[in-house]
Amino acid sequence: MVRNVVIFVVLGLVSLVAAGPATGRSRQDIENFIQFLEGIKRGNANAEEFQARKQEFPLANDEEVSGRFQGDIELDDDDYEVMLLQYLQGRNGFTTNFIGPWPNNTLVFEFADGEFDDEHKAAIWDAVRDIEAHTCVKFRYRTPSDTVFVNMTGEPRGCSAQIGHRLIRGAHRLNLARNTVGVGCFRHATIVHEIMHSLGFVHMHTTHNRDEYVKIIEENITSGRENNFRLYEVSEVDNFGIDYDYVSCLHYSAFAFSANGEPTIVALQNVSDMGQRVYVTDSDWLRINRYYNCPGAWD
Ligand SMILES: *[C@@H]1O[C@H](CO)[C@@H](O)[C@H](O)[C@H]1NC(C)=O
Ligand SMILES: *[C@@H]1O[C@H](CO)[C@@H](O)[C@H](O)[C@H]1NC(C)=O
Ligand SMILES: *[C@@H]1O[C@H](CO)[C@@H](O)[C@H](O)[C@H]1NC(C)=O
Ligand SMILES: CC(=O)N[C@H]1CO[C@H](CO)[C@@H](O)[C@@H]1O
Ligand SMILES: [Zn+2]
Repeated sequence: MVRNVVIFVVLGLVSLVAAGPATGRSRQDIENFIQFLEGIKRGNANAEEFQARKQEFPLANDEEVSGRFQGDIELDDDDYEVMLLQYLQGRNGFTTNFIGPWPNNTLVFEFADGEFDDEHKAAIWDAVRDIEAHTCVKFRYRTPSDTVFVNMTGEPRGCSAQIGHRLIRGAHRLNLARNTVGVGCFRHATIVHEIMHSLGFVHMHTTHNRDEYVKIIEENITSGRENNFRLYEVSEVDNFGIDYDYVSCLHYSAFAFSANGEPTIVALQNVSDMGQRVYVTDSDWLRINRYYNCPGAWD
C-alpha cells in the first residue's frame, strides 16, 4: 500500500520532472530513494526486527536503530511526498515540514490504554518533571476535550516521535519500547530526547554548521542510510545562539548507522561522552527555554 502511494506520486511527477531542469538522478537512484522512504515510513515491523537491528549495531543507542528517519523521527504522510519531490528536483530530499511549538508552552499527552505499567509511567513522569523543573514548558494530562495531544505508546519496535506540534495531526505519536527502567528506550535521557522531538527539536548532528564540529565518515555508513546525515539549512533550523553541544541528549553516537562497526561521526575536538544518554545538558535545557521564549532565556 505504501509502495502504491509513493509510486503514484512518482508517476504523477514524471511529466513535471521531464519538463523541468535535468535532475541528474538515475532511475536506480530514484528507486533506491523510494525504498529508503518506504523503509522509514514502516520502521521496524516488530520486536524481532528491532532486536535484530540492535544486535547488528551493538554500540548504537536504541533510538538510532528504530528504523525511522534519522533512526527515530516519525514523519507525516505529506512529508514523504515533499521529500520525493525535492529529490526528483535534484535537491537533498529532506523534509522540514515544520511544525511549531506547543501553544501556551503546554504539551498535552496521554498514555495509550494498556501500554505501560506503573514503573514505566513513573519513569516518563520523571522525565516530564525534569523538563518542567529546568524550563517554562508545562505538561498536562489529556482531558476528554483535548483533540491535539501526544499519544504515548510502548510498542516493542523502538523509540520514536513526531517533531513538534501540528494541529492536523490530532493524536501525535511518541513511542518508547517497553524495557527495564534505565535501559534502552527507558533511559532517562532517551525519554527526554523523544519528548524534545515532540517539543520541536531535531538531532544535534543535523544542524547547518555541524561540519565545523564533527566529520561524517561516509565510507563507514550503511549503504542507503546516508540520508540520515543530511543537514538542515540555516533557514530550517535555529541553534538559538547556543554552541554546538557534543554531549547533547540529541547528539547521535559515534557508531550511528555504521556499516562495519567503525565510527560514522568523529568529533573534531577532544570530547568524551558524545552520544551519551546518561544526563541532559545545560545547553539542552537552554535550547528548550529559548525556543519557548521562557523568561530569562536570553539574558
Ligand atoms: C491557552 O491558554 C488560554 C488562557 O489560559 C486558554 O484560553 C487556551 O485554551 C489555552 N490553549 C491551549 C491550546 O491550551
Ligand atoms: C494511541 O495509539 C494506540 C496505538 O497505536 C492506538 O491504538 C490508540 O487508538 C491511539 N489513541 C488515540 C486517542 O488516537
Ligand atoms: C583529550 O582528553 C583526555 C581526557 O580529558 C585527555 O586525557 C587527553 O590528554 C586529551 N587529549 C588531547 C590531545 O588533548
Ligand atoms: C571498513 C571501512 O571502510 N572502514 C573505514 C572507516 O573510516 C575510517 C576513517 O576514514 C577508515 O580508515 C576505515 O577504512
Ligand atoms: Zn531522536
